[in-house]
Amino acid sequence: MSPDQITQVHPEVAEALASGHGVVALESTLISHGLPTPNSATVARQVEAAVRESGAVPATIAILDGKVRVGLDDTALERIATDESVAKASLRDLGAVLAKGVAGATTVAATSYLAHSVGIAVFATGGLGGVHREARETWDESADLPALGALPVTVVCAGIKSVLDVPATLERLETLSVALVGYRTDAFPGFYIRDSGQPVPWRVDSPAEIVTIMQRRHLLGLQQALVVANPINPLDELDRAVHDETLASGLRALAEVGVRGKDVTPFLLAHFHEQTNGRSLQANVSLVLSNARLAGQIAVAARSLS
Ligand code: PSU
Ligand code: MN
Repeated sequence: MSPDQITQVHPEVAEALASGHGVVALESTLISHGLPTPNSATVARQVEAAVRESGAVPATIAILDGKVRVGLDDTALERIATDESVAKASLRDLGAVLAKGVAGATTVAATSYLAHSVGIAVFATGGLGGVHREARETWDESADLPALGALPVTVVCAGIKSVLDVPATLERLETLSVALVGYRTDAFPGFYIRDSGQPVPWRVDSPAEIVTIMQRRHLLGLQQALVVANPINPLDELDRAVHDETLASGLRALAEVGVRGKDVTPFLLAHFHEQTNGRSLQANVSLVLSNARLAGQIAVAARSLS
């Protein structure tokens, strides 16, 4: 079996890549595990539409029927959004998910790897994984971090999920030499909230500025990711008191139920969606759409690169 046989690039995506048109990779764990099922297919379509609004072609990545799919048709997208048996697939799961022929939704780590392998340079998500708050006891650190330390992709996100230990994650990103810029902000965004209380090392104010940084990094042959941290629209951010209260109860519930490993992040996100009567869902959708739009603008501006 050759690599081509295991990866199926959607014709529209293949054509866009061949002609140097802007392409934006999108992850699928967000659809399958990050958002509640009745909303997720609609949101996934809206995210693709947001990329198109910017003039780029969306390529949602997932694994179906023993193949990596780069760019999903509507049936495939619906399946990832609604099928409860879809596995959360990080980098280490890819081989098994493909071999067993089960459906897999790719995380930031897995999507970055697969996007890079087919030549897609720009990727949009909601919030990165990172160091969990109980990491001193649990050693729970997302596989997103080492993956970003080894893959030269540009990832647009709203910071790291606020359920995590933000300062510890920023330290890890620094150690891994992952480049970090704040988009029109000096503060590192906190996913549901605009300001995590931590600074960003560099601020940028336009997609063109981001593309210039990408180009300089490319010329140097740097192999780490560039993280573009794009704060949530101020109208959609969560009230800080509500956020802190919900997080505290979520962490208590986590300990009580004894959730571990890859279920931790989906559990906490679901807790937020339930406890805030959909306010956190609205925030999550808003920030993903905004990231998709910005990633589209970057991908279009990057066409002149190389
Ligand atoms: N962003 C969201 N919702 C999500 C995720 C990101 O708005 O559900 C997913 C991403 O796929 C990310 C994963 O890679 O959560 C991190 O999971 P873990 O902490 O188990 O590595
Ligand atoms: Mn984990």
